Amino acid sequence: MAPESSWWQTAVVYQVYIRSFADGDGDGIGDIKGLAVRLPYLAALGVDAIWINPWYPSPMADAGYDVADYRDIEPAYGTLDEAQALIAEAHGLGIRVILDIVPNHTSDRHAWFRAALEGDPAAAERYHFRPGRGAHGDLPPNDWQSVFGGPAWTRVATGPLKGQWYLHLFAPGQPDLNWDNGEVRDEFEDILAFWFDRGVDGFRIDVAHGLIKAPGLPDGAQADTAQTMLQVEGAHPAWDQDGVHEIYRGWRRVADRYSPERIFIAEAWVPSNERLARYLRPDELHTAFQFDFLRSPWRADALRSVIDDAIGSAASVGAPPTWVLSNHDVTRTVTRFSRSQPEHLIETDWERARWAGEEPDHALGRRRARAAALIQLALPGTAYVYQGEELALEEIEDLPAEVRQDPTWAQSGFTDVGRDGCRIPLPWNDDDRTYGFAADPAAVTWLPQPGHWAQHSVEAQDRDPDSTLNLYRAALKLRPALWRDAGEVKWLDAGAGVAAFERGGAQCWVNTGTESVDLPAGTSVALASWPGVDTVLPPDTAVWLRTAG
Ligand code: TEU
Repeated sequence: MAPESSWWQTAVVYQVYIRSFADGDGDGIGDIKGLAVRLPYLAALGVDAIWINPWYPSPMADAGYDVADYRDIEPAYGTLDEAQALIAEAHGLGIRVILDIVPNHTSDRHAWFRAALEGDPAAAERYHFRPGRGAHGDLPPNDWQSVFGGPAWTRVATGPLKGQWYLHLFAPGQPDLNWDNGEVRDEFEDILAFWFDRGVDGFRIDVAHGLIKAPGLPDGAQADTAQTMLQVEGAHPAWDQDGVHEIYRGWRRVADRYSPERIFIAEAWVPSNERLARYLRPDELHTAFQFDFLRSPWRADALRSVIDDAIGSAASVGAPPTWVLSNHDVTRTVTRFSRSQPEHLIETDWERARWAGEEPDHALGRRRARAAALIQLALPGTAYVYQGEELALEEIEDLPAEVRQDPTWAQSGFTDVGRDGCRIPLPWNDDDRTYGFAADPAAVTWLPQPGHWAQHSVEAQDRDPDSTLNLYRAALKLRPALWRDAGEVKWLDAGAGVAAFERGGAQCWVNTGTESVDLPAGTSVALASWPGVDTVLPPDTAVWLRTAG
């Protein structure tokens, strides 16, 4: 059993999208060297841990989520020795390191898949190969769609398996593994141990809800495989099958062999917090992203119900709630809050089409994003901060078609622009071509940075006491004393459009309405999301108040 109040139960974890964080060798692609140079920045920001997106060798069919070798480092990012040194350096600064494990699929360049295509029957058993339907087998084996668009099956064109189809819930370069195969199970437990032995503190589990498919791979009879993962329970035979839990019990046994604690965080897009809680039972995973928070429209009542629901379901299995405002798969927070807010939970990427015709008001979005950060960091449990949120970067929505890299763009038949707009290389300074992202200022960054980002760079925000960066720094500094062990959320009666809660000797107020509201007498402002807040809370603003004394 975990000791009381382990670090991961209250941690602030910073998500490093390594490709876009910092480029130490000047090739325009982020890498371990760049991350190592910037570790002191993260330590000064005050985060407890970093989660690094996949850094393994990969043909980059899906930005590294197509892994060719789980026990090595992508050459563009560095070497295994550099990775080990980075883990040690992070630990030296008091920062834990969480890696990203991708168990639902490998790359089509993984040795197993290549062996399968070359005719090794044992290797083929580790994936889902099937004959096609129709008189000539030229129709996919079932009606499942890829999350990125198009059929979830590709037909093998040559070699011993010619004419067979293989399953890929994501890109064709990401064949799904067959988790009913014992060798697959053994291999992943071994991969976990490989990295735990190297000092890694935990894993974020990619598509944790996808590993087990319903027996026989039956038709889903649903138009959209991707959307159904968030809809009614049991809606699709590809997602959230009960058999997946046995896998995580095995993984937990691996983690529990280690000291200090090694932990897991599930990326599981499931239809309800009740289903999510099943991943968090005491002998399974430690935490799981609660994505409803990230999907909440900017409305006090919606935020409040999402928060209550998340806390309640996590508590039902003794897990800490886990708050996310954005990540590398969804429209950046600033932009999400810069347009009209729907009544329903925002469908992240699927909202892109609805937004297309509406001009974003980034100043408004930025103001709301700052307020949302103060809500997130005042709540019990753990908080994930995606790189660039602390700079209030907006989604870059007007990338030229020819630079887009996300497979969603092509697989959707060029109808969904995909996720590149939240993955733009970070601006570190305001005085060179790549804003200090690349060690060589002449480098061409792997995605172009917009012309107006100097003002949002780390250096520019450093100089401005009212910047979002300095707001995050102040919030992370205050959080341990004000909130970390402050106990349960007690809602206060604050009026329409306002959500306010108390925890211990502090309160958090947020105004999502259109009128200013008076703050309660007998309190003092500890931190406000916007300058100048004293006794009145303006619209689109949050505040932390001290009540005691
Ligand atoms: O994402 C899983 C997932 O289903 C969604 O986040 C999906 O990618 C997105 O909504 C589509 O627009 C994980 C990773 O976070 C993502 O980056 C990978 O592409 C995906 O798995 C495949 O490994």
